[in-house]
Amino acid sequence: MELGELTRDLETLRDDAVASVRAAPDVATLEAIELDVLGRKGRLTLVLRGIGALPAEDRPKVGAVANEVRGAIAAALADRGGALRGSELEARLAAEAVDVTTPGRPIRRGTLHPIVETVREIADIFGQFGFVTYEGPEVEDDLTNFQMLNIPPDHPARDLWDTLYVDVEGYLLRTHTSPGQIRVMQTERPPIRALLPGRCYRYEAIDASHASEFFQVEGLMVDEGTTMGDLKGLLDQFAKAMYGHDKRTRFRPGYYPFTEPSVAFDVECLVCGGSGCPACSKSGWMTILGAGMVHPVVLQYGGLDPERYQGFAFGMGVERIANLRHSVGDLRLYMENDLRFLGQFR
Ligand code: 2NL
Repeated sequence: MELGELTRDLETLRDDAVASVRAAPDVATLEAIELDVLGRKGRLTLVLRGIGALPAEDRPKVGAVANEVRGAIAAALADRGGALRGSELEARLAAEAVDVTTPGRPIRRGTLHPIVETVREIADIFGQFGFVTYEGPEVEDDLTNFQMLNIPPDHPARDLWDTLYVDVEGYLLRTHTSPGQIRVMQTERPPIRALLPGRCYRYEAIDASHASEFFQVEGLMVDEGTTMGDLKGLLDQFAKAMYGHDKRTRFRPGYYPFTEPSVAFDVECLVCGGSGCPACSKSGWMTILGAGMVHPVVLQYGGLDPERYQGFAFGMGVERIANLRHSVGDLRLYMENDLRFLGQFR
């Protein structure tokens, strides 16, 4: 091996390597070329093995050529590598781009149960008249659920409520929220304006309009000089706020043991407007609640002197109010929690 030949080999290696670097289609190919040419067992190392056979004075010259060759190849690698890495990054960014204009996946939101929604609407309206919402226990004692409401044991009035008893003597599931009102009278001083929503229980043969549990909202007002006129004006305003200010209302005589006098309160039929249709049994009216002046005996049980205080009370079935609002025909639907039903109230 002599100097000229070795120099030519190095220059051929340089030209080959630079040419293949420039032609490399991707970074992976480039890395393979780098290993093949400049690696520890690469072609440059192989050529330089020939240095040992040269005369000592020629060796530095070959060293200078080898450095130039290595530098030229490294520069070509860096140059091509920069270009390839740039376009590969660009291609990847384009391929993985997020399209910010794509519509999002909708999140299904929950809704209030139609009974809860109806209770809240009723409470909002009476809240504007100064009524404060209270709650009472669902397991009551016989005294508060019946006797204090002027319904004595073994009295025929008891037959109005088919009661579910618990297996503790003297206790039952409340048949109305009225016992909660007794508790309000016993703990608050007049003027009292109380609203009492809650679940109630009855021993019923189940059908589209009877369930063993249902919701009731009761109202109670007690003050000095409270009259039937106050009751009539309040309920008329309630019906107008709930069903529309053009709606006509009427009061009819009714009976409850705990009020005297007692009334039924009707609003003109929401379906036919009063001309008569199947929804109102051709009467033109729909009964939405019962009410009356609190019986003096009940005021006394509440710890209030009936000579000084008078009061009125009213009660409504929430499922019935919700049925009228949403044209639902069967109150059992409110308890089944079938999402196909509940999803319609959004
Ligand atoms: C109805 C009728 C009514 C009452 C509830 C009441 C409560 C007390 C004293 C007097 Cl503490 N009365 N509540 C009065 C009249 C009617 O409810 O049909 N509810 C579904």
